[in-house]
Amino acid sequence: MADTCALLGAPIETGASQRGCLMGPASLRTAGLDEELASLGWEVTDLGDVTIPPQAPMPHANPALHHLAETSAWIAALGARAHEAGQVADLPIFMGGDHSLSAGTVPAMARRAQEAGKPLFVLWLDAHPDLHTLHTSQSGNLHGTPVAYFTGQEGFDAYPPLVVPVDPRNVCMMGIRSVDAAERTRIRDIGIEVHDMRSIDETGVLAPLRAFLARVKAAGGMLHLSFDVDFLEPGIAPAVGTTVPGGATFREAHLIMEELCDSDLVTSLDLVELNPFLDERGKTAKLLCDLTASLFGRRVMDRMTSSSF
Ligand code: B3U
Ligand code: MN
Ligand code: MN
Repeated sequence: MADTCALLGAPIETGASQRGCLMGPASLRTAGLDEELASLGWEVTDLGDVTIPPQAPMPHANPALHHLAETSAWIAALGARAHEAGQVADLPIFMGGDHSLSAGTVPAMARRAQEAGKPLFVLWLDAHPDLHTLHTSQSGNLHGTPVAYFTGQEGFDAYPPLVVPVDPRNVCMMGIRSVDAAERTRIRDIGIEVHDMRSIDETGVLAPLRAFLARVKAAGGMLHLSFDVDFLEPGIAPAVGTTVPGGATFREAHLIMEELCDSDLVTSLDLVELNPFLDERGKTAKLLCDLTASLFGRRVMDRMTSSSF
């Protein structure tokens, strides 16, 4: 069982359509993430927040793109810091920040896995597949691009060079319910495993999750979990700029985290898209802390939660 974890703040919001994600790491700290994990027996180190210097604008053939220079600089800075975090801790936690940060953290974890002689697998919990290239994004919001980038698709000349790509067949997505046309084509072309909400309604979350975990285990892989707040039903997690109805319930989300904990396969974690400006009295930040606690070993039966105990 892994027992050291590190928190690294990635206060990036340039990939999103609205401001506020830069407060995500502070909100997770305020919600007590480090104390929670420490109480579960983990040795927790807070590595602070990554920062970048001001950037000159970077023009691009796609006029919709915004904040390209800043986001690219964040990706480069995060790639280096995330790799360091992966050296000092069994399980680094990258606190976002919008989802473009995964274009830095996932390649860093792929490098770490390669150094350990293992393949990296990615579990992507999100309403969106985030599979745009810089040329197909119509919104221009770069949080819609990390999966296309880290699986080595073309069209990312303006991002830092990708050192170790992730095999798209090692990526499993759950919770998907908002897909653009270019992304739909790409999912089919590159062979990503996608469980949309319809398939989850049909099978529940456990069957596809267990099948994926069995694949990771059989390959001797490391597993990166990328958790986008909009994976969840907006009513329980309002603090996100891209809410999509019909998300995972409180119970499905905890069950996934508990199952992942039992598998003992997760070796790194992104917590992304938390926008505290949109939260209701810290509700979403607290839920994210609780879900992370389930991933790190908290069990209902371990806690005195009822007067009947
Ligand atoms: N695919 C859309 C919507 C989106 C993607 N990721 C988020 N939203 N969070 C886009 O803007 O690329
Ligand atoms: Mn996302
Ligand atoms: Mn999303």
